[in-house]
Amino acid sequence: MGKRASVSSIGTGADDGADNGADLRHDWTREEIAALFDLPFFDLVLKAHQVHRMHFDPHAVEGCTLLNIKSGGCPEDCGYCSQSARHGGDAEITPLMDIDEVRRAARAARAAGAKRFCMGAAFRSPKPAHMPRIIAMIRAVKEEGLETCMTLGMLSPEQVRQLREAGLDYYNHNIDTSPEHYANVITTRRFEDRLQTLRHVQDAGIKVCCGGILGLGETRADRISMLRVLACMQPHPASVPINRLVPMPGTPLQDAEPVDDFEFIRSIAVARIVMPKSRIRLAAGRREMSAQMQAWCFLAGANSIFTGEKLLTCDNAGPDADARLLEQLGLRLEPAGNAEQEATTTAVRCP
Ligand code: SAM
Ligand code: DTB
Ligand code: SF4
Repeated sequence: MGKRASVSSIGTGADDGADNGADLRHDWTREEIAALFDLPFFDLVLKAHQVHRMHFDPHAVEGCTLLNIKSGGCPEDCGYCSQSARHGGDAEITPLMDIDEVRRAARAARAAGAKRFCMGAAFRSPKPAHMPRIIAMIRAVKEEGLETCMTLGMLSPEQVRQLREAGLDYYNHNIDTSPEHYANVITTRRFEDRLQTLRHVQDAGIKVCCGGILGLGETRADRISMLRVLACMQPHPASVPINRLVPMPGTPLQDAEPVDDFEFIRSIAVARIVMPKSRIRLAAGRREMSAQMQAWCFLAGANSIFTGEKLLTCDNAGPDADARLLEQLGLRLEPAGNAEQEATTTAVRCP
């Protein structure tokens, strides 16, 4: 077990940016992470919740709203994704969205309580001709008072520089699964390609949002390996979305065996323990979860969600269900413009 991750007292305040004794580690071994997974369920969840309270306000949840700024027709073959042109997913194919439409969506998201606005495009990587409009989108969303995040696929150092100059706050680029399982899910790019884009992003000083998906036919060893790659990044990703596969008709993974609820909660708890200061986002798949399941995930250390009616192509839990759930649990969405402690930027180092 990770000795230095253990904590003995429960605090109640938000992190003040100090280390508070729970030093961040970037040298997690598979054995240590496996030992966390093997803890009795309640011991694991309690430990994760204690770590959570050392660094975050336990009643606050970050709300991020997604907008699909370019849907469908993607040349990549990600086995989970309805937007790949390579399998018969039924996602709509649209061109890159107009700036005014993005601005309207951002304004509505802010009015509905979002703190961050995440723009996703079904690209392998953006073309040079896309960049001016993408830059204008970042500026428009910032003018609406929201944090900005984009997920556009692979980026060159020059594209990263342009995004940075436009003021982009976060870049989402998921490793999705373990290095060992990766080629069973995606063949059109390598795990290393993902790490390279992440390095460019971090080198430029844009905060990294990087996580994965559970339910891709991976084993526990793969989940351990995926979390180890994330936890050995230096610094840890500022945001770690943990998606539960939303099985999309027509994709190779449409009939994948769903990941067990307890295993999913364990994974959230382990993510919280090994990346104590990162936002752990209970990402895709919430709509298919009961209120109780989501509550366990929050208890285990999740403190960020996607808010709004839609994810990229599929429905999200939705504002009414979320308002009810947060009220039932005594949680609240963090206001926009709330500065938070994040990891600092240095090069990504991976095992
Ligand atoms: N095309 C870009 C890329 O793949 O980097 C950005 C958009 S892509 C849809 C963003 C992330 O959404 C993927 O890396 C994956 O983790 C997640 N995702 C996509 N389809 C999903 C699904 N059906 N269920 C859960 N997560 C999914
Ligand atoms: C992330 O980790 N999850 C989001 C966001 N980053 C871009 C995407 C979830 C997509 C769910 C399936 C869909 O809507 O097509
Ligand atoms: Fe394309 Fe991203 Fe979907 Fe993969 S996950 S097919 S890169 S849109």
